[in-house]
Amino acid sequence: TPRVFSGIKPSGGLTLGNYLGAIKRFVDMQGGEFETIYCVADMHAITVWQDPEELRQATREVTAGFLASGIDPESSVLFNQSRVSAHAELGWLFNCVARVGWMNRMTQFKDKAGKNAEKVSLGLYAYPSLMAADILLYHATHVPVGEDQKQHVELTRDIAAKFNHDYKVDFFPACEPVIEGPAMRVMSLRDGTKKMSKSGESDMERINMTDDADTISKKFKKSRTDPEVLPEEMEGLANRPEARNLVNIYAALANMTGEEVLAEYGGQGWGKFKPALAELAVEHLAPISTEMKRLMDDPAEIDRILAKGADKANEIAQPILNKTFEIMGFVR
Ligand code: AQP
Repeated sequence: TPRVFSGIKPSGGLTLGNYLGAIKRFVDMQGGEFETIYCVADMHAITVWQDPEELRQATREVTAGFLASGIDPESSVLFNQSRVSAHAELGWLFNCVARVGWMNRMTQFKDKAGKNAEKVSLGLYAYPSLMAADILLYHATHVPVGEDQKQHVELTRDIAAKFNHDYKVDFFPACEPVIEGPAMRVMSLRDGTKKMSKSGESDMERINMTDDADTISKKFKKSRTDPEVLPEEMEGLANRPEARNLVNIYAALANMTGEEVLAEYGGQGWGKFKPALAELAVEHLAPISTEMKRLMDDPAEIDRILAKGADKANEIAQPILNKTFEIMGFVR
């Protein structure tokens, strides 16, 4: 069976961007033609400083977000990365396959490091190499991600190809990013050119999956827009990033295309659209956040689910790691 792999960093609470760009699609891919493997990428989270107690909390919250959204630990493998040590081991092997020049081209590193590139962790720089290990450790071929992760999945292909070439094997498969739907890039509610992010400065920039109905309504109401009415066609949104973002969010939540949303709302102003969007978001997120809170009341149960998932992940990963060691010439 072909495998899907993806993950989310517990670097804070989940946002609507993580939900629409990732989790909702993880759920859609479950139970179909693929074996689905999803990971709470705690080792990726520490590429920037995480307070230990907050990391523990966020790991459980992200897990609760997966479960509450419909990831079923019986039909998907759900675990936290640090529990399967093969990730770190293969990550190191790939550090010796990947080239510094490749890492230098990663736009996410440039964005995150900013002017401070000398002061960030070495882990932040090597992040894509660990991500390649995450995916290739399961010989996964399909990687559902938001648009921001496309370059990292492409680098994973390069690492697989170089490994196969250097060792004259056909061992690691090519993988492809699965990026689709209107929400592949959910933008900040305050700036339509900036990605909605867990770690964005202001809470008003993002919808958190645990926000209550009033907060969600308030954030959409105060979200930045322009004075114009909605156009009849998507082309009319070309130079209106904030407006386009809200239409895309609506479309993703309603399982519609942007065109369909505009067929309904074209010609209308924000006074009509924003409350409708808020209502739709609340309708979707309220049951999920209620379930997340219920799950979070029993952290021991969450930990048990993660431990069981890690056992299943290990069963797939360990033979692939062992074979990699053998190919590379390690005495075991
Ligand atoms: N705004 C977004 N729109 C669409 N997809 C998004 N994703 C994240 N933000 C958006 C997708 O969610 C998955 C998990 O992301 P991650 O946690 O591994 O890292 P990230 O992309 O760096 O997420 P954040 O929220 O921006 O976290 P911080 O602020 O800590 O860096 C990925 O598939 C991602 O594409």
